[in-house]
Amino acid sequence: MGCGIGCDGRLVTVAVGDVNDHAPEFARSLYVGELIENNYVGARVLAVTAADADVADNGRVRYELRGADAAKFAVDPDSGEITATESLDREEAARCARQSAS
Ligand SMILES: [Ca+2]
Repeated sequence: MGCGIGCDGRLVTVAVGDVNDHAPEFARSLYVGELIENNYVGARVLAVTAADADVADNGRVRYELRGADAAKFAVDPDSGEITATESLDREEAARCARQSAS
């Protein structure tokens, strides 16, 4: 690479920072978990996984549950593991499934 008249050979460092321009994406479009009726509190349901293409804090994925029946379950904000926070019976679980599907 040539250096023309007036070029003094100085280097310029340009720092390019990451912006939070990627949303997390789940590894699957649908997760299905099963529980045995009258499960114990804290029973594992399933674990979800998502990834974010950003780096450092912008790429850190944290999990939370939302929705009408979210209080029946807990999710580890770092691992994505979902557990039951109460003992569910078959009839109640079926009602929850119908509500979430409508
Ligand atoms: Ca991001």
